[in-house]
Amino acid sequence: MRRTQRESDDAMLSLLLAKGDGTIWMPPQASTVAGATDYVFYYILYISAAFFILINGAMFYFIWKYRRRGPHDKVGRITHSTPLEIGWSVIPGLLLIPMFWWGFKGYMEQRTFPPNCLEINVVAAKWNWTFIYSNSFTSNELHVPVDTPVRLIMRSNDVIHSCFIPAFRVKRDVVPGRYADLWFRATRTGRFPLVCAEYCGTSHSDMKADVYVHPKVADGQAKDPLDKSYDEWLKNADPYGKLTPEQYAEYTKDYEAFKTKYGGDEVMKPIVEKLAAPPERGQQLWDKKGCKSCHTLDGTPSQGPSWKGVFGKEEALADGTKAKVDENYLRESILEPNAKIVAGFARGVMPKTPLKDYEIDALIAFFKSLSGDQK
Ligand code: HEC
Ligand SMILES: [Cu+2]
Repeated sequence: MRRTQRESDDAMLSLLLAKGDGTIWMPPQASTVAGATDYVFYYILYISAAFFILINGAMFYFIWKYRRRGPHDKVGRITHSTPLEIGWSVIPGLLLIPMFWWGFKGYMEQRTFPPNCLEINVVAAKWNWTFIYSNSFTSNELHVPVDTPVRLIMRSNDVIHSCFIPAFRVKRDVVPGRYADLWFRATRTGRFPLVCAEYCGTSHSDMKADVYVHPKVADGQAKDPLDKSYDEWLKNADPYGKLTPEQYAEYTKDYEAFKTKYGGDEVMKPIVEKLAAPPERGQQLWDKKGCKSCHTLDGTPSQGPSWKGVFGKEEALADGTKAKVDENYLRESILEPNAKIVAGFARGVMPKTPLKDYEIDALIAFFKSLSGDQK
């Protein structure tokens, strides 16, 4: 299910070019409210276009018709015309009523939540989306079942973001300090883009995610991840969550020995195959948890210091002291970003990201690998 940059660019492109049964104005319709939303949109669009032509056409015609024909051409006296004024008030007034009515109806529909929605928690942060599922599995991809009402309960870690799923025609601002929610019922399976629609800083335009709508199929019938039902996907989504704490400790301590021990076990084999070595897992977290928007791996400083060669070095801190970068330093820097500030970087920029202990272990293993130290 790992998504490549190429694939996610394709998803954006298909949004812009509106492939499939989308139109030049709109992406494909993939939710129950999409049809009605487009209906109002086109109504307003065509009325605006008609009036644009009518008004500008009349203007140019009158400019030409009443042009000054010579030095003795008098300027006409303009008085008012009651039928005209009533006409241009009442006709547009009548045209506005359906706009209001459909807009109001659509709004009420989108703000009235059906009972028994599937609830998914969403955390928006500079600059990524995290989706938290009922079994507390977290992912940067939004997975939902087709034909089921889904409620997103969203919060922001920092500034105002806005969750926008164009194919579903739903959008809602996510304001820090309070929950925002929206609901939708997807009507077709496939992959659709989700983007942030509120300018939230430097990498705002990278703040996008893929929405996967899963079909309703029997367990075990599917070959492709997208053919799987939502339930089956969720059950198998987090191989790490399937390890017991003891197994996890073995995995972290010595990955090769762990693989040899469980690789032949019939139950464990499919799980072991999905696990990455701890440093690799750390790199996945760097990507998934949004660290990559501020930390590079190649030595160039960005918003935050690069992670290359950090482990084991003497870090110069903003208060003039030095600290040795070891496991404890890293753990503290990750959990309490403001405890020690690296010289040359700003306090309060790095967000607190909720991470499990074993994720921090994997990140530390990754830091070590970036310093050429595997142990
Ligand atoms: C919005 C930008 C931002 C994001 C996102 C971010 N950081 Fe940072 N990070 C910083 C800045 C700025 C510093 C330097 C100031 C400080 O020490 O707090 C820093 C410092 C660090 C340090 C200390 C590095 C050193 O050279 O001593 C570690 C470790 C770290 N971050 C880990 C992480 C991890 C892990 C994540 C992802 C879960 C993350 N950061 C996400 C901005 C960010
Ligand atoms: Cu944003």
